[in-house]
Amino acid sequence: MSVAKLDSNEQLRKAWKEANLVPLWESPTAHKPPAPPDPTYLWAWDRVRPLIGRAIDVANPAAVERRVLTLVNPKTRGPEDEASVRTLAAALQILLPGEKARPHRHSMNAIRFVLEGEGAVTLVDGKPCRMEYGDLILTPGWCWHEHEHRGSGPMIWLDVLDVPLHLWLGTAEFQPGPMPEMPATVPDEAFAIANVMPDITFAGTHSPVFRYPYADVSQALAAAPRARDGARRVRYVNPATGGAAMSIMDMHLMEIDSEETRPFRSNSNAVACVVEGSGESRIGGETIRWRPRDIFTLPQGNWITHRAFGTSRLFVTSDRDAFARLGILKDEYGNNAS
Ligand code: GTQ
Ligand code: FE2
Repeated sequence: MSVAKLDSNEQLRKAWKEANLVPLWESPTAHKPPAPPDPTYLWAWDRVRPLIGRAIDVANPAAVERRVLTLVNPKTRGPEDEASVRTLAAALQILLPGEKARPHRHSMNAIRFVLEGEGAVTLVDGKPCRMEYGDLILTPGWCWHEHEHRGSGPMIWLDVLDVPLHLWLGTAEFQPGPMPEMPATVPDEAFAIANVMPDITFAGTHSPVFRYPYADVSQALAAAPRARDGARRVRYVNPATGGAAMSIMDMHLMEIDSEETRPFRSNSNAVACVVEGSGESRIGGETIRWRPRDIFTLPQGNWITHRAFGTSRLFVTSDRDAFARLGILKDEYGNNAS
């Protein structure tokens, strides 16, 4: 095409388009005002519990890899994006006595937070982790894991995974068992005494501890001073580094009382699960009420406050450590209306 023929504006645009060149000054991303934050969504336990129970009728873990119902935010962006918030997928998993969910591993990090039943065990790289109410079990990326229920009555737990982020990054990979060889682990008991640790080298990007019993975390929380937003909060950490327990996902347990927390806004995303007590949260323009085992989202960009009816505890999984490590985390604190 000669220079003369490109003379008209229209022809120039056509040529750009054909050459896959886009003028930045007309690009929608350069001009659009930032999208308003996604609204919160709450899955009420009263509503979802009977529906999870009915998954028993249609799905058997021997046939499907896991009996899981994903908590998909109705604001989700695309078909691939079965997300609860932008980067995280929460789900509820049910396992019956005598059942096993067979071993596998994947690049995605996952956590389990026990909501109902006892007597199940998750084997993480072969290390048995008991599952009781409020316990957190880590299954970090590429760790082999299988679930087995040796107790009575159904077991239900919350899963949170960083699947949506992996899908976006193109890093989602899965490997079915059986495992060719099991990596070495250190018993959790080796970390059971505060302030001392085995004098060995810990490689890897996750905590050598896989089970954080609720009783222990609860005791630490009771002794914790108030954080900047007025709530008491403890973080589940990797004892070898003092940092987040895994890469990408960061977990906290927080205690709220009847005094409203200080308004907080972050560009990070989180999923909250009510462990004890009831209360309400203001998230963006909405006020939601919650009760034990309800699960709700804290989507990025919303001003957030919490208030308990009495005292309550929330288990929160977020992407904030991933944001912090990338140098893009932004937190803001406001003032309560008087
Ligand atoms: O239990 O291994 O909710 O691999 C999604 C994917 C649970 C699991 C989920 C999984 C698992
Ligand atoms: Fe898995």
